[in-house]
Amino acid sequence: MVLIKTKKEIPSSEITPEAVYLSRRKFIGQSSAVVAAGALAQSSLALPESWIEDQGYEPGEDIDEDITPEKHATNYNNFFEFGTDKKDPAKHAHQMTVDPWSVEIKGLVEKPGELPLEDLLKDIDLEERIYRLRCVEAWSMVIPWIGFPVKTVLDKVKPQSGAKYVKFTTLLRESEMPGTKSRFSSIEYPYVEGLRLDEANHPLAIFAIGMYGKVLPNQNGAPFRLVVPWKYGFKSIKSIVQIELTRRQPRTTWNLSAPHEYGFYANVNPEVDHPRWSQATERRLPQGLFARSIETKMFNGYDEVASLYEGLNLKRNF
Ligand SMILES: Nc1nc2c(c(=O)[nH]1)N[C@H]1C(S)=C(S)[C@@H](COP(=O)(O)O)O[C@H]1N2
Ligand SMILES: [Mo]
Repeated sequence: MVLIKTKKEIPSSEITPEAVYLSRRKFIGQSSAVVAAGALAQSSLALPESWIEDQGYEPGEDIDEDITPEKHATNYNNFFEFGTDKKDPAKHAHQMTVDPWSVEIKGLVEKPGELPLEDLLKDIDLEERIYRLRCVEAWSMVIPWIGFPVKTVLDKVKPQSGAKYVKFTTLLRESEMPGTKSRFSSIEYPYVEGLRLDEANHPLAIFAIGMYGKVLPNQNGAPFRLVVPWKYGFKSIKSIVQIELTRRQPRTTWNLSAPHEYGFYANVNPEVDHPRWSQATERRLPQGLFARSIETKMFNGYDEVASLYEGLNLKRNF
């Protein structure tokens, strides 16, 4: 795979971030300046602001849908560690220290250990993926992520033959996360999610470190998060500090909190309603004067994952 250097052409002070992003994408698409994967810039920062630009990335395939404006994707968030209001993460997540950052790899792997983020990212080729994000609350966005397949990390750490699931855990640091201190919280912390190993190895499952051509803002799960586009958004766990390979299906946060409402699989499925609302349609954000309601697609439109679930009753395994 080749990497293409990104380049800023227009002073960002003159235009909106959205326009910067779109013009940069256009530039990338037309560029013939192909460079080999460069060595990581020497820096004391785990992920400096300029990291993605320095590194370059393979531009994503366009999809036939409008990308959600960046300001909506970064100001309407679910990140309960910072509060339950959609505006809370953008308001409070700057308090989270994301540097230095390391990820503990444990469980049924040949190479367990505590990996500084810069080591985890060493020799990794970045790609852009423009994905629909469908929240279980029946709204959706289209987000251009920058990251790499989960499989590239799993291949590095080498799951043992007994490993059947991957468990992911979010940072828990009460002093920096006002939402985790509430005694009335509907969920327990740290936030935990999981995938079957074959789901995690599917090429559509990625770890994201950036969006809109830049490193992730804290409210979107900096510095390192999961994105699984065919599942409800709550599976796409943010700010990951631990990855564990397990034999048994891990207990996951929303499933523990309300097992009849949130299953382990959580595949987007218009035919299986949430007990309290329909999942047949979704509101595509941002919402203007008139709500734009669209039909929800099986697996969020990512039919290529269907073979993972052959023979599985998707009504029972919701
Ligand atoms: N640690 C953690 N990860 C999380 C959540 C959360 O509350 N805590 N919310 C999830 C939900 S419900 C959704 S819809 C997505 C939202 O991601 P976004 O804010 O980047 O759009 O993050 C998911 N990951
Ligand atoms: Mo969600």
